[in-house]
Amino acid sequence: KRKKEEVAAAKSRISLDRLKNTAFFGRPTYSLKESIKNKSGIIAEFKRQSPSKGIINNSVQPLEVVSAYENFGASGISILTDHDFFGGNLNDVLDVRNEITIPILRKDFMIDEYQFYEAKSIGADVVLLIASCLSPAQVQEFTELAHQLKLEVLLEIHTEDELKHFNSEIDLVGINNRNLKDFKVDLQHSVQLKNQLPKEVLSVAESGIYSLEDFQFLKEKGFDGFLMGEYFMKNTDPAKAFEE
Ligand code: IGP
Repeated sequence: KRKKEEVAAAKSRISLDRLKNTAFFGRPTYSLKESIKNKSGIIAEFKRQSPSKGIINNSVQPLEVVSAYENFGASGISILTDHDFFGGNLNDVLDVRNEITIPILRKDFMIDEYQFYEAKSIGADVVLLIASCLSPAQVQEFTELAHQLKLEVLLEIHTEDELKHFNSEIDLVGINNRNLKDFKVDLQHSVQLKNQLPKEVLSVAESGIYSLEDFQFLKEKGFDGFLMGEYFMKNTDPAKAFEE
């Protein structure tokens, strides 16, 4: 609901035509699929706050954090652009785009075509589609639009039922270890769900990866990517955590 109002407000502020004329709109994007295969597989997230944890880190700037993530070998960066729940904004992506050369995932609740043009115009390379917010048909339509814009798609699922949102055009499937309703984290549940996906699909384990053991466990179970936020962000120096 609130997201709809936010998107409507953005639309009236900046027209689609203006988005299409921004400097970043026509840029060639980086591939997260390739970067996951060639580097650590870690997608390191910039996140100031969250509904489940409150303020995580409010004293660091996106640029210093994501540059450090890149230096320590991250395959990609995830940046929350949702304002109401996560305290992010579009400038967090804009400000860092030209300073790093790894793909950026625009992390938000995507519910409207306009947001895909917006993602391209701020310099994102990948967008998140959350199955629980969309119908399978919407996932398909948004995937086509994203691909027209040369953006890759990460589909996020959490339940067996949401496997029906998958289609073969999707670039990467993220399995959220965290239940967004009660915020409980269950790595075993994700492994079990991953085993029901086609073998050739690149899979990303998301959330609640709080230790090297968690990471290694998921890697052994065959996950290709690892989306990690809090573990890095709760450090005053998020990059230090990465180094370990
Ligand atoms: C990162 P964590 O537990 O490492 O901070 O989680 C990321 O997976 C999480 O922020 C996330 C998320 C989302 C946030 C996963 N899916 C959907 C907002 C919306």
